[in-house]
Amino acid sequence: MKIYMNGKFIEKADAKVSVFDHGFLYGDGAFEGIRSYDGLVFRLKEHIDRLYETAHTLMIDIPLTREQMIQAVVDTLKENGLRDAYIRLVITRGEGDLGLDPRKCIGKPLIVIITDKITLYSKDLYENGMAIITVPTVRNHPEALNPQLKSLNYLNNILAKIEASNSGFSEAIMLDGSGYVAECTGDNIFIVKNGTLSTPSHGRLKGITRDVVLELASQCGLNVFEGQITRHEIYNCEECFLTGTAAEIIPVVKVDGRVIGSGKPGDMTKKMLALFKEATRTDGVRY
Ligand code: PXG
Repeated sequence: MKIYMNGKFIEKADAKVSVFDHGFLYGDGAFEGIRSYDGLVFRLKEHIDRLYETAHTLMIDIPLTREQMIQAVVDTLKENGLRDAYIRLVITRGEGDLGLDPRKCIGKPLIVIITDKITLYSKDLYENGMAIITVPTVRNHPEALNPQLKSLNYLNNILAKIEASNSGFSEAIMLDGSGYVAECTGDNIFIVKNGTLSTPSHGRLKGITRDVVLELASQCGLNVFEGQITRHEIYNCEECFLTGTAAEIIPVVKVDGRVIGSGKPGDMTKKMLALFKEATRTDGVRY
């Protein structure tokens, strides 16, 4: 496996980062998780735009244009001969000293692209749905660390994940500081009721898969609601599902012990998954 590091392809065993890198010392950086399907990088431009927006807010000046970054992703996939892949793009502020001050990072930011085979969730989860719980750790306050930033500091989500797995669950709902549903640790959340598809409008990552689902729903004539959602609405919806690059669309059939709808993956969820699969065949950058 070859890793892209600042313009060079390095063997996995030799792809090392300095202990003075601010990504290592402080989680000072940004990342993206992207997928390719049969030689098509799904919504690559949107992922790159989100990466550059995170970097802009963090005041990390990525030394490549967006077009060059797209090319670097494609080149890494070709170098590794991968047609169906998970792509992890990581940017750090680069090497500094043992202080927080970003001005001490005088070299260039570090750009790493790792491409690997995708590990899929089990078929059983897609066919029968998953049970999830709400965890005590709330999602970061937008004025502390905005959940829209896909920063390298993912401890908020990791703490929530630990709480979920301590209770025997693989995914968890995180509420925002006001008690409204924000998202899951690595996925956005949707509910369906009376022909309306609803998802939280704030306090969550603006997922690429989320955006695709919202577009598909509008095309299908479904009403779409983006706003504040409570757990009560989740417990009493007809269908619930999660979206993310890795998981795609995964049905949820139980939340905090409450059975959702019929207790089986719903028709709208199945329809969205079929339409999403269709989109992954046409929508992206071909290589
Ligand atoms: N919310 C959060 C907090 C995420 O990290 C999503 C939603 C879904 O966004 P996309 O753009 O993928 O539709 C994510 C992204 C993992 C893992 O290993 C998952 C994500 C990121 C990093 C790692 O499960 N999901």
